[in-house]
Amino acid sequence: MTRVLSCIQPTGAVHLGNLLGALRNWVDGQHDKDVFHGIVDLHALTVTTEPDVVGPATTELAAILFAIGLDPEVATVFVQSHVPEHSQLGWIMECTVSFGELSRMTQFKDKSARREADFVSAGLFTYPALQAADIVLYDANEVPVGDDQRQHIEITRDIAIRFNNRFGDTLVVPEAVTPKAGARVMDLQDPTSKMSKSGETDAGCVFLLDPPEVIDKKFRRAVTDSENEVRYDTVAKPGVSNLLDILSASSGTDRDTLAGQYSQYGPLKADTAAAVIELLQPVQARHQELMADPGELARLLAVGADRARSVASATLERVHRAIGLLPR
Ligand code: ATP
Ligand code: LTN
Repeated sequence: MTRVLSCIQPTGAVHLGNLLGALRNWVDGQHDKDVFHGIVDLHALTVTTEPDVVGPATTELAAILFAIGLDPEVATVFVQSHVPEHSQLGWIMECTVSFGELSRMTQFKDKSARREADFVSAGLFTYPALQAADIVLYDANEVPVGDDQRQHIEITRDIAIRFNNRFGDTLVVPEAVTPKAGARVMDLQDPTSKMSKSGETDAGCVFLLDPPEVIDKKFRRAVTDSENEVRYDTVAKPGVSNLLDILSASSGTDRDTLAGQYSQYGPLKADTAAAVIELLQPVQARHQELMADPGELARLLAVGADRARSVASATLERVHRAIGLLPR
């Protein structure tokens, strides 16, 4: 069966864009392929300088992943630092990639430039080697990623091919696959930018754990335009189109049908808020249950870590043997 790996960093609160654009696909696809989902806490360390930030964010993200419907019996959901083989293979991948290759990564160039006066860790630079380890450890055939991550999958392929050339056929060379197009959710205050946790203000970003009244307020204050016509047109009417997209993704009705049902913005905003609240209500309830039962959450993550480790340790063993490291 095709093995698929997707990973997400535990940085910041999960929002509606993450759910409708990415995480929902994870849930829908879990029965079709052999899926591994990593919460990559070690990656978050590239930009973390304070204690007790990454752990709670990891717990919250794990609870959200199970709450949205990832079935621990079907999908392997694990925390990267629970599988020490990631760090171990990460070093070997660092020795298989060149300084020049890492220097060409646009994400490093962007992020290090943005951090300017801030501390730029060596980890931010070598991050793609750890990402390559994440992928090849699981013999992943497919890695669904957005455009921003394609370069990292390309470099993973280059590293795997180079390793195989040096030490013999050992690593599966993965493919980047384009995920089934999820909704692209735009910021409610600035509907020409995508909804993002690092947006200008929280008012334009609906977090999965926002209480219903906050969600309602955010939608009622959503920026639209000065006309009074409900029509799907992302160029002329980005705000209204975004509401139609969100309502469509939350209710399952197509956006043109929806557009025909409204003649005013007020009811469109109210119904979109109601649909999102209804979509999130069971997720929030299940999340709360899991957060109230840390033992159960830990158990679920231990199941994932055991399954992940059984695959990862076999790969690391194969790598050590291929290189010819002295067995202990
Ligand atoms: P940041 O604010 O730091 O850029 P983010 O909120 O954009 O982060 P990421 O952690 O970069 O979120 O993304 C996690 C996943 O969610 C990715 O697969 C990404 O494509 C998807 N995603 C993020 N924002 C949106 C959005 N507004 N609409 C649809 N998908 C999104
Ligand atoms: N770099 C990715 C997160 C990530 C990842 C991975 C994605 C780390 N390891 C392995 C796919 C496969 C990001 O910043 N979104």
